[in-house]
Amino acid sequence: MPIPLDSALPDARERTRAFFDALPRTARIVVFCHFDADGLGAGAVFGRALPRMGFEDVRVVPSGRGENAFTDAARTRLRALRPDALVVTDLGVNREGVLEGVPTLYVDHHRPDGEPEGAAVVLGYEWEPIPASAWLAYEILRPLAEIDDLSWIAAVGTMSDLGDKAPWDELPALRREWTAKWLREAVTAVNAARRASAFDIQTPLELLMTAAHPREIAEGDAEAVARLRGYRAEVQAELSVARKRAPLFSATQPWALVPLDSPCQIHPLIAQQWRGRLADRVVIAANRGYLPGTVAFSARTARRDLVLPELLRAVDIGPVGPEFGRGHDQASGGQLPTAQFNRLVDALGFDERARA
Ligand SMILES: [Mn+2]
Repeated sequence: MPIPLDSALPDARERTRAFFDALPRTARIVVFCHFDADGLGAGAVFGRALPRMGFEDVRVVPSGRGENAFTDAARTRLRALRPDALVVTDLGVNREGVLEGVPTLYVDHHRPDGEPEGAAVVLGYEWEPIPASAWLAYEILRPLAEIDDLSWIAAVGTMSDLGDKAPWDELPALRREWTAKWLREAVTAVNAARRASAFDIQTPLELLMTAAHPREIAEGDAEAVARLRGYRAEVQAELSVARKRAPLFSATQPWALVPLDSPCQIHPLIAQQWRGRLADRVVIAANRGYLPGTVAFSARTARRDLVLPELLRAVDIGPVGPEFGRGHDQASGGQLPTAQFNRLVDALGFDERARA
């Protein structure tokens, strides 16, 4: 049974307070966050709130292109920063943990794969409504620092993950306060940067870490704005091609697949586009141009009776990495070596046109 968000929050706030109370203010805290607008938003809320709580050494580190938090590549990168504590947000929760021996607070809303022993976990997945990570970060830090001026960052992350009508009671007021147009522009700009072939995360992160208003992301620093406009144009051009691709249908199961070949991370948007049009199906948008030798794919469904992580991981395609079949009940995906991806689409009942 899901717990109402309002009843879950006091306990989550207490766990957050206890985690930071146990750390000396000189501790190096690394905030490891997902690279999308929700993850960067959550990262920026921590990155700006923790110094206000007196912490002197705070770094925000987004995940890399195609990188899962629970892999050796990520661990090596983080270990090199010699953190005394970690905040891991919008990257999932896995019993393996990220860095052994380093106190870690997880702030997340994805379907978990167990919990690491001894970690502090704030997990909105079991709540009703399920919050976005940036919204969750904002709510748990509110009692610990004066962060009302950061509410727009939480709104940006929330609108990016859950749409303009996200079920956050405060969102209508935040949209009035910060202007819905500027919030939406900020969502688009931040997401375009990670979707573009350049995979530029630093530009939007710096803006989220410094801007006083979402308008600054669309109309502030001239160089950054020009860069973000370029990313938007590239992503738009790639999307307009991809939107015309016709889906393929499985002969035996309620799956559809849209094959893509783009250097941009547009597959989640294409899967989302077809989710509503093919409401009785699971739609996979599969992109073989995003990572070399790999098919990156997003799966979406409008069907509430299906749990996509379970469905995907039930298919026998041999050993898979930790990024395969994670996420949300109706929104999952992964990346697979081409041969293994082809086994997946064969098993799902597609013909050879679906192979990458
Ligand atoms: Mn998220």
